Formats: sequence, structure tokens, C-alpha cells
Amino acid sequence: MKIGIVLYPTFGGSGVVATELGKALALKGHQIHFITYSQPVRLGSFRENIYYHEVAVSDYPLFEYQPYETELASKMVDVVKYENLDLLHVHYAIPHASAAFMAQQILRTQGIDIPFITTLHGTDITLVGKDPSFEPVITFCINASNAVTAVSESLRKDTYAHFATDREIHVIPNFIQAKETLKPIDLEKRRHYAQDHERILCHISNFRKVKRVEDVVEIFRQVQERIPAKLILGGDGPERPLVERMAREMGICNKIIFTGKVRETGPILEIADLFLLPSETESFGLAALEAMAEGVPVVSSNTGGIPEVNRHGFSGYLSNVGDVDAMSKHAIHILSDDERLKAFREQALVQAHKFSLKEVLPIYESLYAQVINEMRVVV
Ligand code: GMT
Repeated sequence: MKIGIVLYPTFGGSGVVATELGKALALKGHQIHFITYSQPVRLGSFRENIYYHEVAVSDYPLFEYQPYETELASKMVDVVKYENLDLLHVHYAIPHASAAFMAQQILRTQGIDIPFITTLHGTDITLVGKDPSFEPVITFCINASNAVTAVSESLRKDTYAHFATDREIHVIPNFIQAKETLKPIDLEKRRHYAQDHERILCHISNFRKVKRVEDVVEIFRQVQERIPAKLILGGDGPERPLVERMAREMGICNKIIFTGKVRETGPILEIADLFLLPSETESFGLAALEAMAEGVPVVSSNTGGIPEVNRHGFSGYLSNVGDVDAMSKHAIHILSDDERLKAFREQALVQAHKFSLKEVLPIYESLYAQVINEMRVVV
């Protein structure tokens, strides 16, 4: 199949999922055309079956706000037409689904019928989508898509709760290529960040409010009072200055490593003992799955789709949002005993295998085939 994938190219989970999906489809022989405004962070270099089409955003002085959606729709029309695409798969409802609808209508006037699938990732529904100013467009796009998928059961329920739609939403969970077995930690690498007797906790995110990174720091403060430990904070975003100030005021700055934005999470996770994800809301929690796939147990909140990913008492522990005391106790429980930590590490990996790429990829492929066939029948 020839598939156009529209995504946000930045550090968000939706962009990561879309890029990894495209790369995996390309390996299976599909022709993948990424369409977005800058090179997706996980795309890497030139590879077989992968093409990247950049949407040029104009800076005409009349526009106080650039008409990105219009430029995106025009680029989609162009790519569908000249690359003979069979399907568009857009990740994140706004403005990707509305631009896809526009492209579909334009192409129809030119005798080309192209279906589009919308994948809902979370904040398009749970945060941004709830803003009443977006509601009519998102509802329309959900109803107009040729198929809609959501990354968790929780997100599917949220979508029905907040939008006037009764159309079918397929739950296709995010996926990962987990390692087969646990490998010993590279001590040389680990020693750059912690001494051998210290545990390494970590958190990786875009440091937006919804991630509650201040809870990460408070949990770490409590843990390091009981267990020698270091905290690696990967990523960057609006809350970072607050978090840095907190760490300074608590006097634990020398135990926290701020890496800034990271393209690959693997190098941090490979040396970590525990991942913290205390988010306010999370439709899935891809960062938790990435940690588990490296054999790193997860202490998280129990919000949104996280309970579908992190299994309480098995791959880690879950607590109510904001209950930093419970999260600290869970972290200390896992980290205070070598044998227990080893068991949680193995269980985290077992849990990650439930989201294996080889299981999830055929689900997308069969949905693609179904949607393309339905379009042919209608036409
Ligand atoms: O979490 C973010 O801030 C980024 C956001 C995105 O749209 O890129 O992530 C959402 O999609 C991810 C991939 O499906 C999910 O794993 C995240 O849970 C979801 N974030 C939220 O729901 C807050």
C-alpha cells in the first residue's frame, strides 16, 4: 500500500508512534510518505520505502497566524495526486483530520477518492478537545473520517463522553519492540551518573503541567532520604524552571541530572532502575511502555489509559493522581531489595511484550485494507 502519514514531528508521543508505525510498515514493503512541517525526531536518515514531504509554512506579513492547516491540506492534495497514495493516516485530530477532510473534498472534485483514518492520541480529546472552541470541528472530523482509532479503551470512552458521536472507534494500542530478555546493565555507562550502590530513578517527558514533574521531584526527595539514589530527568518544557527551583530549594540538586531534550529514550532507560510517571491525565503513557520495554518498572498515577499499560503489583505500582506519599512508598518498596527489583524488572518486560509491534502492526494493516476496499465499493 502507499500510505501518507500526517503527524506532529516533535517530541510528543503521537509523533513518536506515527513515526515508528511508518518505519515498521516501510520494513514490511509498504511505501510511506510522511507529511509534516519539519523532519520527525525519530525518523532518522534516508531509508527504503520512506519519503518525507515538508509542509512549507509561509510567512506573508498579512498573516498574524500562519494558515498551517491550509498549507497542509494543499500538500496532502499534492502528495496523494502525484505519489498515487491509497490512504491517508492522520495522527491527532486537530488540525490534521480537518486538513485531511479538506484534501479529500478537493481531490474528489478532481476525480480522486482517497480515504483517511484518524488516530486519536489523547490531548486532542482530553485537553484541547474539551475546549468548546474546538468541539464542532473535532466532532465533525470524527464523524467524517473513514475510520477512527484510539490508543486506549479509556480514550475511546472519553471520546464518546465528550463528543457527539456514536461512530465506531477501534482501539489499537500503542506498541513497542521490546528486548527479548533482560541484559546486564552497562556499569561503565551507569557510573557516569551514579555510584554502584545508588539506585537510578528517571522520568522523561515534555515537562508540561499535565506531567506533574513537581511530583517526580517530591517522590525522589522522599526516596533519597531512605535509599541512596540519583534522578535523571529527560526532556524539557514549560515546567522545567519550576522544577529546577524546587530541586534547589530542597537542596537535592546535586542528585538530579537534567539531560534536556532527548531524541532516543533508550540510553537513559538502559541504566535506570525505576521510571516515574505521576501524570494528571494520560491517554496511554507511551513513556511508561518504553521504560517497561527496557525492563524498567514503573511507579505511576492510575489516570486515563495508564492502568491498561502498567499492571499494579506486577510491572510497577499505580496510585491516585497527586498521592506522592503512596508513590514514594511504592518506589522504596521496589528499590529497597535487589531480588524484588530484579523480579519487577522481569515482570515489566513481560508486560511490555503484550504491546509487541508484531501483534499491533497487522491490526493497522487490516484496517487500512478494509477502509480502502470500502472506498472502492462506495465509488
Ligand atoms: O503526552 C504528551 O504531552 C504528548 C501527547 C501527544 O499527543 O503527542 O501524548 C499523547 O499521545 C501519546 C501517544 O499515543 C500517549 O502515550 C500519551 O499518553 C498522550 N498524552 C496525554 O494523554 C496527556
